[in-house]
Amino acid sequence: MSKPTPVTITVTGAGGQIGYALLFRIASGAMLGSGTPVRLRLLEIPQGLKAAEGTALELADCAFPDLESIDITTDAATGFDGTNIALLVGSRPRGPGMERGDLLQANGSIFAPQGAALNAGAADDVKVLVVGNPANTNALITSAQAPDIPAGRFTALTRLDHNRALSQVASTLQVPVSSIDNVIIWGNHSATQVPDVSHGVLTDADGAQHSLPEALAAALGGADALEAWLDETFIPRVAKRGAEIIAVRGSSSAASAAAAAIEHVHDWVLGTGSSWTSAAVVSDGSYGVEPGLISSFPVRSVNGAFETVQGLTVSPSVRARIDKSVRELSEERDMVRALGLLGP
Ligand code: NAX
Repeated sequence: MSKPTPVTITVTGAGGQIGYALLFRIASGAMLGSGTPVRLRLLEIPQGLKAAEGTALELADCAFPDLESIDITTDAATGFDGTNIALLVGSRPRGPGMERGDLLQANGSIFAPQGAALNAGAADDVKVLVVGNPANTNALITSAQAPDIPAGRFTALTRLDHNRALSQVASTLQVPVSSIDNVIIWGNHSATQVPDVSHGVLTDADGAQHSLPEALAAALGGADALEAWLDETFIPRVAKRGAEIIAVRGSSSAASAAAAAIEHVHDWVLGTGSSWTSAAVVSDGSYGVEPGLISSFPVRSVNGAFETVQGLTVSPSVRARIDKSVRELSEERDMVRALGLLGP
């Protein structure tokens, strides 16, 4: 039997903490399944090069059977040449006194040239996941600079938020995480994100399915208690979990972000089956989200493409939260457009 075709995977920010948690799992086969040969390209800036080189030495020492090659570069054209999957992790963190506009501009100067390099050299089937914050708008900039690549190939990570929501619900109900399906993250990967359990499903130990809101209301003491828990505990806890991790761990989420990135690409390439997950994808206008914005939706992946789950009823309180988060996305879009980052 002939060997499967190798997949070229570019990881930017490979010398950083998410890169360190991500690369070993890609190389081990966790992302694309064992038996698929991977060729890793690590794209860094000069300051991050030594760390990326050290990581590459350790990757070699793992002797992963599916890892065909590792190349390290500081040149975006080389990094993205022929790439099939691009994980854009490297970005500019918010420094002291930096306004949102400064942050968007600093990241624009990273993501705009990377978009142009993807446009020029990536494989025809390239899939792009932006992890570096502000992830949704960085993905928008990258896509705008890559007009020859379909907009649907540019996504941003909200799977970590999705997993955080699953985990919070499961611990509240004291059930396994695997028994919860169909939670949703809507909107921006920011404090305005909208974790939504209203379409969630709980599968009990006997295989019977229950409405998640009903199960939560029963556990919490009724419908009013559920509303209070959603507003005061669940939504803020999920939306601000990144800050909680920083406060406790002393640095930002890394392994959990890497695990979420692995799952995002795994499901995008290999399919979600009948269940759904959350990903920030380009809006086609579904659920009143302005077309063209990259916003988180409930999605399925079918034949290698994300499809937004259609026809869900959105409650007035969730609607108001989505509108607020999408407003933030359109403000960010307007700022980067004014900076000339979305092209002419
Ligand atoms: P680190 O500071 O540890 O690593 C970032 C790496 O990127 C550094 O090695 C740096 O040299 C490199 N880099 C900077 N500019 C680059 C460029 N132009 N090309 C290539 N590499 C470049 O950060 P880390 O903790 O790994 O986080 C990376 C990004 O993920 C941050 O923007 C962070 O905010 C974001 N996150 C996103 C999450 C999400 O769910 N979407 C969650 C986790 C994380 O907060």
